[in-house]
Amino acid sequence: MASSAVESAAGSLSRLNIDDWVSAAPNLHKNISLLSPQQVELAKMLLGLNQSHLFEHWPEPGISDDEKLAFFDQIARLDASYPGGLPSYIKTARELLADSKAGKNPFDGFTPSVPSGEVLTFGNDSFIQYEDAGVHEARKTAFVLVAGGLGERLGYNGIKVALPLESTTGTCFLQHYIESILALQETSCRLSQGGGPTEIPLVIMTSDDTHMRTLKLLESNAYFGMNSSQIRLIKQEKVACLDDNDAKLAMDPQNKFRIQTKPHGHGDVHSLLYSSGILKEWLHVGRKWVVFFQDTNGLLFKGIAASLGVSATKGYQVNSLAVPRKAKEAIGGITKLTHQDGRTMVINVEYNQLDPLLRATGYPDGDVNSETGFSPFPGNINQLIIEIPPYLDELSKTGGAIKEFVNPKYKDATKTAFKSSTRLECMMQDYPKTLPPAARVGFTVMDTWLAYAPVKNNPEDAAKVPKGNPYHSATSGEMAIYKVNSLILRKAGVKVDDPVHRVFNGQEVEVWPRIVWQPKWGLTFSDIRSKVRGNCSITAKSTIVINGKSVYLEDLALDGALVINGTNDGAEVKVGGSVQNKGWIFEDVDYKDTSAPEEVRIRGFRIKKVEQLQKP
Ligand code: UGB
Repeated sequence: MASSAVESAAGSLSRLNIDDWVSAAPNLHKNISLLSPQQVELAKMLLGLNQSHLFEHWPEPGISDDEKLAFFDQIARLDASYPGGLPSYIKTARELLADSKAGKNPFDGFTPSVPSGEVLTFGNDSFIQYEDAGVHEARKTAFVLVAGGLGERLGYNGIKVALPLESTTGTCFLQHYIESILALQETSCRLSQGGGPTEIPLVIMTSDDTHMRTLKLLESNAYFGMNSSQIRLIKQEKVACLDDNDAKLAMDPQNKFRIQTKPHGHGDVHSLLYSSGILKEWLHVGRKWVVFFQDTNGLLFKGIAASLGVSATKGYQVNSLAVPRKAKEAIGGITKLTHQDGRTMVINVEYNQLDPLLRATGYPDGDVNSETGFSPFPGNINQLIIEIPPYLDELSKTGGAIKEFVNPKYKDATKTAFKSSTRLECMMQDYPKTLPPAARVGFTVMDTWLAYAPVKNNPEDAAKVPKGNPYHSATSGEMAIYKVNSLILRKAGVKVDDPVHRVFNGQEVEVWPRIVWQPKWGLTFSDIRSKVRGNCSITAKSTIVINGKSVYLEDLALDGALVINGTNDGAEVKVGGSVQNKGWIFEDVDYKDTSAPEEVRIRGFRIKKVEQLQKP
């Protein structure tokens, strides 16, 4: 350290009570000459916040000095990236931890009831009308993917958006999302008259855990066909982890000169869209809607056009997409909350809060299924459609701040120690909490088979879910793709055989024919129906892969594997007649077989291509 810096550090130090320094943090005190005046201020702040444990292991000056300075760099970043700095973070944490310890109900004063919303039935007239309306709106839309999560529950080491959505083609989630947006853009721009945006932008919120790998995935695949300028990455900062109810900052288990950090939650997306100026830009060019979505729902785009149509037709400022929910299923419930003072709001109540809230407000059995076999509260799938002008108005007032919560896992009933460190979090679906009661907040319910099959749970946890509840694993996520495509083709008039049952990684699943198509082949039901002609049939053992746009199935009888490649010039390709071969089969792979790649092991099978026909 330069001598003048040492002198100013010493100057700062001289304003402190030396006895306090020595008694609170003797090892820090020994190292004081290493620190700049700013770092001394940060050190004082930490001691004032009762964080002296961070210095207990600090060695004598001359040992690990670079690490000590790096520690203060990190403290400076954590302090700067949180509104109000670390003092504010720790103050809020102490308050929320005290509430959690006391078992305080965050919904005190509110009574839950079942809200009303739009319930869609796939393929009927109203669904088709909503889809048409949605396709027209699509080019005034922007998509926001929240992809900063660690995927701890899945136990996968890569980024989740790089996982194959199904192993028949190996298409990864990110590619599928981008191709779906491009298909929507192409159809919407073709149908819409007049000026306005001609590209649908995609923003991806990343975190330190996912940022570089997401960028690399995009760059090494030429942005999956999208213009690189159409995609923007915004990175959320992590927040400090906490070790106890006094909000003691947690040390990184790998590095004792670092604070352990974790993502702050998907709620950060609102402040980032606001502070980056992106929302203003969108409003300026006449965009009307933002669709928020999560990283691993392969069915996402099956219901997006219709849901956008619902938003536009009903004038919803906020439209939460939902599915029927099994009681205690680990997805939030959309709930109407009425306060004693008359305030009401329609909001997601997270799965760990719904049961206690119901029990505390006159439902002694808590979160249970009704006679329909489902919870009366629709399940939030965290796909939100928000109308931009009122959204920007609201964020101009709040800056995008979302109410935080803490969810410590206690070691025992005394609630004095945690099993592992915790942190403050915020959720994107909590945005409507600050809206006035007059805001038009609605929701759209679709069948689960159509709209929701996330990949969240590792095989062992998935195999343990209560019977009848969804696995939400890589296995069930892939099977859901085959099921949805089979049911859509059935509705379009194709005779598709019933599924067979198989067990992979301890999970019993329905295996439908492996039917997959590129989004540009068919994004809406009307589009798909127009591409199926005559009497077509597909047997249970079959696989069909449709690449290209202008492919028509005409009197096709498939019993085996068929790969169809459309032409680049858009010329019609008609495929029909009888196709019979040995097809593609599943080979079991044990989850514990470490010789197989992780993305194969977590689904419990690989596909062996025995025989197929390729057309043309
Ligand atoms: N995510 C971020 O981008 N940043 C973060 O800091 C954290 C997550 P999870 P979660 O679909 O069944 C949500 O972990 O939070 C991204 C809803 O809250 O998969 O447990 C992350 O990358 C819940 O109401 O889910 O639960 C991922 O894309 C219900 O809808 C997304 O946020 C549930 O999802 C969700 O993160 C569900």
